[in-house]
Amino acid sequence: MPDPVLAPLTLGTAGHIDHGKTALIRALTGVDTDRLPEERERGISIELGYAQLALPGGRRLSVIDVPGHERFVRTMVAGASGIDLYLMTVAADDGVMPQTREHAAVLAALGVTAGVVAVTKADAADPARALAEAAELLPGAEAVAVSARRGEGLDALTAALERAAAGLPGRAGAGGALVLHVDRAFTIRGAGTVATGTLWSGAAGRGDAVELLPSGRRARVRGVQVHDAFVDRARAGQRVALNLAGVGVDEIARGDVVVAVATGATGVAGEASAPGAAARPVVSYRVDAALEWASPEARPEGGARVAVHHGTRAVAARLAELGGRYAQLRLERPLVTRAGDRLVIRALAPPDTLGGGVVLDASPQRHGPSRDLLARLARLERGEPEPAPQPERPGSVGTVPVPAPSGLSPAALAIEEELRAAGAEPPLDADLDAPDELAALRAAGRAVRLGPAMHVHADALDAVRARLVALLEAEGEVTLGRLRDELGTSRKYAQALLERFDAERLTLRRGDARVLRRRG
Ligand SMILES: Nc1nc2c(ncn2[C@@H]2O[C@H](COP(=O)(O)OP(=O)(O)OP(=O)(O)O)[C@@H](O)[C@H]2O)c(=O)[nH]1
Ligand SMILES: [Mg+2]
Repeated sequence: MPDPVLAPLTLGTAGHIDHGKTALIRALTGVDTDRLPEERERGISIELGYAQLALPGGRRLSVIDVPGHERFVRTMVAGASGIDLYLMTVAADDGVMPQTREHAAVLAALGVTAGVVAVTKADAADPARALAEAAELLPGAEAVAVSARRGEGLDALTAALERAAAGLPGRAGAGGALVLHVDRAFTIRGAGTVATGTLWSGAAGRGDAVELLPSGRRARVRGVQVHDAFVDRARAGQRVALNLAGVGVDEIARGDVVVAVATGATGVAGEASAPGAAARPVVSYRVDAALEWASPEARPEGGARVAVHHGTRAVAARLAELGGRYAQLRLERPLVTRAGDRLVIRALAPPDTLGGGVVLDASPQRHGPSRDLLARLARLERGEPEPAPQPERPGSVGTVPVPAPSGLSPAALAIEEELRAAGAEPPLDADLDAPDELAALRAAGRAVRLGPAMHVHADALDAVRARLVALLEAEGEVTLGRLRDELGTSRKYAQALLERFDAERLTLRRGDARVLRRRG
């Protein structure tokens, strides 16, 4: 039984650029988290920084120091996605500024409600105004005036952090299988590839077989470190470094998810897990979620193109409203989520944090609003079991996992994975030499004919369709060459895809270009 008092916890900094996050972490831990030469030259944080903070009561917190620059909010979200509590800085001589508010919105979207405000640079200005502004922005948090330069207020700050951390459950009790969202990947001479991140659930130990999602590459854990010390097993909530055998450093990056190898036959979406254990994440181009907006004005129009941040990954998506607070996010690149995971929604241009929410169905069908669906999503949100598995959809990972009722043979599932991996550049039918499997996948809605000699995965086609519609809405018309460049593909595939969309009556040929036949 993990002792909740000693559950490993991660503290994330937050706050506007130059408000003294890195200086404060250095004053508290002795570690300068600005490691890069460029960070030192420019005097700003660019990347995530890591340290360890010993609290007076003996507890140790993992610390993630984030950059405050408005251009690096994406990095901030990746850093904040695994944290248990925040340390928000507000400079005494500057007060609450745009990224103070935006970082507060990100924390709210991620459900990180515990934390402390440090009003920094108290040697440079009277902290009273910043304290008042901070109390208005984050009324639930204790605020402490500090000076990293003079070392003042640091004891009061660590005492406040200790109070904020007390009783937080952390992730240690989460159970379930290994899930780690990678925030850094690098090589160490003599050791090979190392990936770091916070363990969201499960444990990681030497010899474990793991899978990288969404790529599906396999690897083996050669060694595990927690804060630079080798351990036999790391547990949920800890910041870990995994030394991985069988994967090159160019095959893993921030945004990838390390999971335990599926014990099921297919290793794809929808694997059931033990009752009570957190389900295995699913690779999917669609997510149904319950969303909340930072303010009524922040709510985007239905059909809007937004950025969806999850774990250490961010992708563009269309927001399809399903009624009430529910929406389907149609993703242009896959996410790796499970029910209950938090999402942050940001505007693409100008970038700003709009809100966030919770994944209800990690791998839903493509659907619009309906009364049945609303009832189902409300049930999922309340954590009620699904009444019965629905035929024809891949096993959904709700609160109660449902085994994949696809009825597809392992051979058909293997062909499906091949098509999925090929994306918008599928192989020729002749090369697959699997007419029966393709027919089964067509019947199950997983594969779609592309021209006379190819099949494309339905999700890949959905993703291309979403990008094409976005392009058409932005530019009015799209030529073959434009789509080819947008997809980074060849004329052959762009041509076949456009003909498919003409046949779907989505697009209409006009001279050399295509236009949208219908909107919405
Ligand atoms: N007077 C005074 N200056 C401080 C204090 N803490 C930090 N500074 C100065 O404020 C500037 C920014 O400090 P950083 O710690 O780099 O700020 P940051 O919030 O990490 O900045 P980003 O990571 O780029 O968002 C530096 O020039 C620091 O020397 C303080 O307690 N007093
Ligand atoms: Mg910094």
